[in-house]
Amino acid sequence: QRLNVAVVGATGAVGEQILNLLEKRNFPIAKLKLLSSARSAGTSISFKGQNIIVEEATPDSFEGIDIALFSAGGDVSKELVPHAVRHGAVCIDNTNAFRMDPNTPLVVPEVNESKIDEHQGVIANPNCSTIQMVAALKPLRDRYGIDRIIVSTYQAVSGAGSRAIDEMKRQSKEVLAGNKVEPQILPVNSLPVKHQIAFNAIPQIDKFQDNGYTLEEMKMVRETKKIFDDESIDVTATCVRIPVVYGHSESVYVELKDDYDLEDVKQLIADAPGVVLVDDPATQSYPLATEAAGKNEVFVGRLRRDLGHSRGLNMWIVSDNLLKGAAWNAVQIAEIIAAKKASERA
Ligand code: 11C
Repeated sequence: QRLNVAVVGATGAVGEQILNLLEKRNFPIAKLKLLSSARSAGTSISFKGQNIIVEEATPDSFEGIDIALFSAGGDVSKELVPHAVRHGAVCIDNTNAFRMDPNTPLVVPEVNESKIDEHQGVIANPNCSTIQMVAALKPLRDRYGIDRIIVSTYQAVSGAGSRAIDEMKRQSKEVLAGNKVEPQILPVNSLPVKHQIAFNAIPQIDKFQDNGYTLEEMKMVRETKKIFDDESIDVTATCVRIPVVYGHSESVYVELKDDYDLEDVKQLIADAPGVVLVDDPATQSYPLATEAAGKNEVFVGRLRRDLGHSRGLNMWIVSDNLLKGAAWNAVQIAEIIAAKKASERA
């Protein structure tokens, strides 16, 4: 059972990873349509040895498409997802456009795969920093319950797109050469004030909201509650951009509802699907962005009991933001839908 698949944003950092995964995992594709903005249309992309020309995405691009994967920004999704749904496609949307829509499931397969069945044409992929955190906390929540989460992130520049990667590399060379740095992209491309990212840490990802938190921080708060289907969990986030290319790292403090056993927590993490325990102080083993880059899993370590709160637990969570944080989570959902379509037609 082969499917017609469209990738919207095919030339972007996430789109490129989606195509790699579809190819590597031999996704059952009948026809692959690559779509982008008018600016990138005409680009040729090789897929399984064939060159495919990227077309401009328009409302009529989705005729006959079974699954459409969107990662071309929220505005493109808001405009084109309804047309794709109208044409009968199931849309997996990597943007913020539909995540908090009550009719749209927000899915991390390791956490709430069953929500996929409730979709009405759109399934939202959560924000990268949320995905890796909830995947790691899921087994702990199931066993002990969670009262509150305090998270600080150390996020890679690739989260802000290919141009932010180029900017970090360019600035690094400028600083090392002793030249003046003129920031152009970060922290937020659409805002007038820019800050240096090379050799720096910027405590702003996305725009500030009226409550003093940034949108990235509020995504972590709202999405965590929605994915766990629990408005009572307290979540506080501080999101920071650091000069790393691939892989978001997170320092997470979690207060569990029930008393816990630290060895049991380690075992739960080790056994959790899609999660890898890397935690051995004796050998200085802990998750590192450099090790997580290019891998689909979420890596967890530095597990230790809080010194002040007996049900408090500290940990370090790392994952490739373009893979589990975006492309891999989306392709996982696509694989689940493809399997369901195949069994329906069997
Ligand atoms: C970043 N988390 O690292 C952002 C990128 O809502 O999917 C992903 C934005 C999103 O800048």
